[in-house]
Amino acid sequence: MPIKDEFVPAARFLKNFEGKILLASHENPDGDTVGSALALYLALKKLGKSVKVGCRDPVPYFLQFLPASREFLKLPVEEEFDLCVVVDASSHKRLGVPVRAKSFMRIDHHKGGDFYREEDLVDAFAPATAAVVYYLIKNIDEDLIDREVATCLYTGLATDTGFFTNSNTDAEALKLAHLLVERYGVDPHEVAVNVKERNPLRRFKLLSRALDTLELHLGGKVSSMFVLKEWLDELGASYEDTEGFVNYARSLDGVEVAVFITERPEEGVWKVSLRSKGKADVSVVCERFGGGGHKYAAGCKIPLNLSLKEVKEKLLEEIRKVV
Ligand SMILES: [Mn+2]
Repeated sequence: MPIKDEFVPAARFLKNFEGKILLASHENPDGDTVGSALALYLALKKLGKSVKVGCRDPVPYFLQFLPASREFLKLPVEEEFDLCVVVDASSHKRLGVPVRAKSFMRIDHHKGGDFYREEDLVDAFAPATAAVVYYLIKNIDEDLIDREVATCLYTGLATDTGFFTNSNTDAEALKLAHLLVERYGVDPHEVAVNVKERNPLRRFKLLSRALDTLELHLGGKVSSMFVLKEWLDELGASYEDTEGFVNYARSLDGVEVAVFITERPEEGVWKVSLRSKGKADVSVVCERFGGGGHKYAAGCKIPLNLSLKEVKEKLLEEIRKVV
C-alpha cells in the first residue's frame, strides 16, 4: 500500500479537530481493531487531543500486554463525543452498542459498508487497518510514532495476517513489518509470545470439544466445526477463548472453505466465521446473511430459532456457489 494523497485530508482533519474524540473498536475485538485504536489513541494523546478509546467487550487477555490497553472504556458510556472514529469495522453497527456522537468517521480495510464523511479512510486492499493507521499517523506527524505506537501497529498487522501467513500477506505487509521492527524497535518475538503463547488451559479443553465436531462437506472442500454455549459454561471459558479455532478447520488438506459456528444465546444468534484458503470469496457468502468481511475471512449472524443442522444446510447451500 503506497503512500497516497488520500491520507492528507484525514490527517489534516484529525490534526485540527478540537472536540472530544472517541476511538471505537468493534465488538468481539481482535488484534487489529485493538492495536489500531491504541496506536491512534497514543498518537492523538501526544498531540494533546481530547481522546478516549472504547469497546463493548473487554480487551482479550492476549492483547492486554499492549500499552494503554487498560485505558479502554467499556461501551456504552453516558458521555457524548463530538467525533466517534469507527476503527476496523464497516459500520458503527459493528460496535455492538449505541455511541453518542455528533459525527462519525471510519478508518478501516473492509469492503463496502457505511461511509460517514469525506475524510473516511477505507482501503479494502490494505492488509490490516493497522497499515491504514500507520500511514495516517505518518501524515499527521511521523515523530508521533514511537516504539509503543509501533508495537500496537505491528500487533494489528501480525494478527490480521495470521502472523504473515494469510493471503493478505503481501510485500506491503512485510515491508511495513520490517520498518516497524527496524526503525522503531518492535520485538516480533515479544508480540508473538504475548499473543500466541499465553493460552489458558480452558481454551484447549474447549478446543478439544470443538475438534470433536469437525466434519467435511461437499466432497471435502468445506469443513465445519462448532462450539455450544453450555460447553463454555462448563469449562469456565468465554467467547474470546474460541479465537482462531476456525484455523484448525481451514488447515485440513483439501479444504477450501472452513465454517466455525458459535452459539450465542444472549444475542439470540449463531455467530458464524468463514475462512477461505482457496479462490472462494467468503465475504459474498456472509453478505447473503447480512454480514460481511474480506475475501479470505468473513462473518455473519443467523437467528437461533434455526437449528444447528438448518444453519449448516443454509450455509452450505451458499458456499456451494463459491467453491
Ligand atoms: Mn482488520
